[in-house]
Amino acid sequence: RSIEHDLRSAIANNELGLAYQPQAQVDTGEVNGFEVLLRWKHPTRGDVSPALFIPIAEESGLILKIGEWVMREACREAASWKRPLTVAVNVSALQLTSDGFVEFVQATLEQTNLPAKRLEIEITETALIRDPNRALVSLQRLKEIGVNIAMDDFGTGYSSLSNLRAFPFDKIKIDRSFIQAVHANPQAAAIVRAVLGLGRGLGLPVIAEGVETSEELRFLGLEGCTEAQGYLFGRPAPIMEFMQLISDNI
Ligand code: G
Ligand code: G
Ligand code: NA
Ligand code: MN
Repeated sequence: RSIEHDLRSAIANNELGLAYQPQAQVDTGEVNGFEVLLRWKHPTRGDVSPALFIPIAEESGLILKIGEWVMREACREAASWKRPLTVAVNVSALQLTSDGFVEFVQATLEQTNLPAKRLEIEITETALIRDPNRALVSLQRLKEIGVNIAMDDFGTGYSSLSNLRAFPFDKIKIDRSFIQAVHANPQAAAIVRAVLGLGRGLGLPVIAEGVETSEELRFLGLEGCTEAQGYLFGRPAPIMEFMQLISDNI
């Protein structure tokens, strides 16, 4: 049995789940929202990494059904929170450029009663390369309905700067490879400073991914980075583990 074969029945068999990872304010540590990360508990293989099955889901087209499930679950979950925190959903190339994607997002927001401004979609550069014209139209229309658009894994793609100019991004997510030991690594530090400068110049907020230590966080704060995500604030986990954060009595 192939992964692809098993993935076909994963939704129906209730094997997919969502993990939530906090995105926090650098200066106060206050949580602004969560990124949603897909998890697959296979009956015999155990936990299968999304790094393994997402590419298979993309090649087979299964990502369309799975992505719809993720979007619906995430919006329904976020709409139930007492506090108006944001929810960030990863969207793949095939989804972004598929027929009816924007209509689907709009309908999901209406059905779940989630205000569009509380939804953020995370797009990597790879998602733009596949069909840049269609990707642009989709992103423009999502922006029009009020959804925020973040450029994921910034700095690891082929033409990050051109893409930043050509597509209507609202936020830059610095890839975690640049954040690791940034305070002790002059090259990484120079790159992170430059990306923060870019964000300031373009008027785009920048979030640092993969923040694991207080030294990294301190560096980011001193350099003017306002938002961060990483194990320091919390590992991706079932939303129940963040019960205090999502209720209003904090
Ligand atoms: O959670 P983890 O760090 O193992 O995720 C590995 C990769 O899978 C990351 O690149 C992440 O963006 C991607 N990923 C996780 N959840 C989703 C999802 O719901 N949709 C898509 N398209 N990618 C996801
Ligand atoms: O590609 P994307 O940025 O969506 O990937 C998110 C991935 O990064 C997830 O697999 C998540 O588990 C992982 N991740 C989140 N925070 C940290 C961290 O602080 N350190 C490391 N090493 N990985 C992290
Ligand atoms: Na992401
Ligand atoms: Mn990322």
